[in-house]
Amino acid sequence: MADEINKDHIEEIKSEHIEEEIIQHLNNPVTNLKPIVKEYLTDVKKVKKEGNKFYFSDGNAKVEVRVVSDEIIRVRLAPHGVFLDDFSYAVPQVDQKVTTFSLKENDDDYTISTNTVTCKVNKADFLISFSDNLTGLEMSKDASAMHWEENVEFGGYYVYATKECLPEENFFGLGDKSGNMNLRGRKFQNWNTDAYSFGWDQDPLYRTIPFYIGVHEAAAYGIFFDNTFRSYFDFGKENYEKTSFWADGGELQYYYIHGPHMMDVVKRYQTLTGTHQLPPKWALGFHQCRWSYYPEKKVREIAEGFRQRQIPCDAIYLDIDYMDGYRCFTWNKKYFPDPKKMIKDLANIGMKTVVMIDPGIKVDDNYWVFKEGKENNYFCRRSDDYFMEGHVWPGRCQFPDFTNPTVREWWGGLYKELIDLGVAGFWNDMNEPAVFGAGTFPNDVRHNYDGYRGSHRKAHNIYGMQMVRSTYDGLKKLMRNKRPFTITRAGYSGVQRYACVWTGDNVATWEHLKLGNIQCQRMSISGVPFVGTDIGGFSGEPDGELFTRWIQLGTFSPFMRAHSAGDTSEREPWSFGEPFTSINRKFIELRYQLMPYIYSVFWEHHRYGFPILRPLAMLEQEYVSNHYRQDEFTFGDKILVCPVLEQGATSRLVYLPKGQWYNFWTHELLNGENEYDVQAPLEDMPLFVRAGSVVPEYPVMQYVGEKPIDEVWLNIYYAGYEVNSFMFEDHGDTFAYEQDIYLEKKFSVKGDGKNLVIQQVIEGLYTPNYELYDYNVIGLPFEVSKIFVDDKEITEFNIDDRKRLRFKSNKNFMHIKVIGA
Ligand code: MIG
Repeated sequence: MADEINKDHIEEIKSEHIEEEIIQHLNNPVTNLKPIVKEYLTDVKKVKKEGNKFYFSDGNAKVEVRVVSDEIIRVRLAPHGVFLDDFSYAVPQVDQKVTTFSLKENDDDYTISTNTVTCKVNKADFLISFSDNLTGLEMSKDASAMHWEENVEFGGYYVYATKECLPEENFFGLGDKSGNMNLRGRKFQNWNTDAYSFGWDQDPLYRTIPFYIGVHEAAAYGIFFDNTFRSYFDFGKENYEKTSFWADGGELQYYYIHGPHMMDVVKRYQTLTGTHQLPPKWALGFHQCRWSYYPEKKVREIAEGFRQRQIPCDAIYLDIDYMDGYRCFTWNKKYFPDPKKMIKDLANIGMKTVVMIDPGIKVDDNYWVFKEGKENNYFCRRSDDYFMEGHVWPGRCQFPDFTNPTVREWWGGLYKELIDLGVAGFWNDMNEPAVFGAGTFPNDVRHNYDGYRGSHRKAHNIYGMQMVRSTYDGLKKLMRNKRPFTITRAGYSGVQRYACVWTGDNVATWEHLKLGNIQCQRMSISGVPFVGTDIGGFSGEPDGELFTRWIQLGTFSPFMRAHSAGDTSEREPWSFGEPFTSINRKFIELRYQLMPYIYSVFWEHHRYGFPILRPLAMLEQEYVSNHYRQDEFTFGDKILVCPVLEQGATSRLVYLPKGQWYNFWTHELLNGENEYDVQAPLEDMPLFVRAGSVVPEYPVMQYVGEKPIDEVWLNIYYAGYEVNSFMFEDHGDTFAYEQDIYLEKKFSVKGDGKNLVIQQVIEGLYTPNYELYDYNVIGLPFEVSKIFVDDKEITEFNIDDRKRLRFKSNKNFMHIKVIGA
């Protein structure tokens, strides 16, 4: 009986697909040798258990279900029973800690249960589903059995998974995508692409992050389809009731990641693919870039321009023109006769130098990098053994095979000279890889793929990530215990372990400002949190207003860098005159004032996997209306940002999530779960602080580390209930934090209308240089009579002109009580 039902089901699906395939196939000269038929898993005939892996077979194909952790389950398909090599650039280690799991056979299905999730495999039709043990809610369910199709040209299979898409289900993530935050009703493709001046909804872009989050009935789950081939996702577009993902080759292999909160899903995804290292603190300052600043005189003029105008800045970038004929690791001596001296002079005024390195190596027998690569056979080759050659900036180029560990090691070492010259950061561009004319490499280029071999079809999407990995690993060795700073354009899931990213060649339009806001949030919840846009827009000309609004958004972008193409007008924060210069300065200063908060948020990401930017959809996934709201986000947990994205706006609507929020500028206290029309003149982007927060603050500095910190300001936002905050501190540029040389200070703030209690718990081994905290208590609803610090009364306090309670204490206090009159 069961078998019969199953047969009908399969026949139905097959006929549906065959028709569509035959049409495709008739138009394809390569594949019309043989009819293409999608094959589906049929029914479960055999089951076998091996440790944390369960094998199900229909007599021909095999499926592996592997319990990775209590909340993560991996599924793999082997169309003819043989699994591919279990190797992934994204997931260095698959197995995590599992409490307990079990397999049960029922009449109609098998169930594999951990403490939290149950994976069900239906006997009759091989449909797989995942549900929450506690609520019984089915989170994700196959709509048809996993299927595949032979690839006659290259061998292997096109692989497909199709899940049910519930009517109220919405989708998020997928990393580097353009357009709206909510992915429902759209179809995407992953193929790393140099997408100069990309548009709203253009796809694909520079990076491949095949990870999405689904939310329905207020619960979330994630799917990570770890496949590096060209891949596709359809969120109910072709068929409103189906979500599917497929790839042009490789293995159908995906991780089901349990929620129920979106935040849980992201954190768990991050346990698979890793988090970003703690960046050197200076990398969190403002950076100024341009294609290109040269010659040396210009670079100095810009750097000094920041100091003269007292606009903070930590880094200046040298784009491709610093090189000799675009040869990587060389200098154009006409423009830069003495790079060492220039870099040192810049360093003396607190300005770090970041330089670009591209993957294309000029074919030139007098160029040492080319010679070394050629002699050692480090460059990529075509299937018939010719070198992969293409034109990029230097002219005719060959390209290192970064998927070869030996090549990565070599390339990482090439940075030595630049490090010796004092270069502080490295920017890897064009690593999709981009080739003029052709776009990228042809499919037949061969790659080492860390010994697992592959054509460019398989290696394309991870080429850029392996390039920047080689850069990062090389720098880590060369810089001993100092944290490298690297930035990459292309990447794949896991790229966050090696670099920060920028969104590529955007455009100086209001639409792009809006898009950039969404892109950064989306990258952040897709596991790549250290991200920013080219402030001001790469191509085109912003006016003063657009530039200033972009600086405001950029102040709350994890990576804050202004950049522009060479054929545009000057694009420094002072290029637009007043009032813009002053407003730009005010926001860049704010970035530096908030540095201890921003740095703490990065720590929270690094250590615990929290995203840095959190969209409203994540903050309140239970309100479906928030699934469509994409302007507001929080930076960390405490600061809510709502950029102004309309030309000429002087106010805008802002939705505040649950809880109470203080207007950062006016200190007005507002209730969440409401929408407000907030004043937003050009000098004030709407910003809110969660009531009960402790937001640490530094004095304004022109660059990170300019001044010794004598005391840290603690801005305490009163709440009539208890709220926890934390602050992270360490050296700021070493890996000593890996040996616990850091401080994690946990604050709790609790008001009851008459008193305010502040507590601090300090963990870790680092000792900061300052002794004092200087408090600004905002929103205190009572008159102060007494203040006790660790039970000792202090008498020096006052209320300042902004109605803030001001006093100081030793930084090691444990308990403060502010008592009302
Ligand atoms: O073909 O290095 O996205 O940021 O300024 C253009 C020159 C190459 C593209 C990058 C852009 C950079 C530019 N690069």
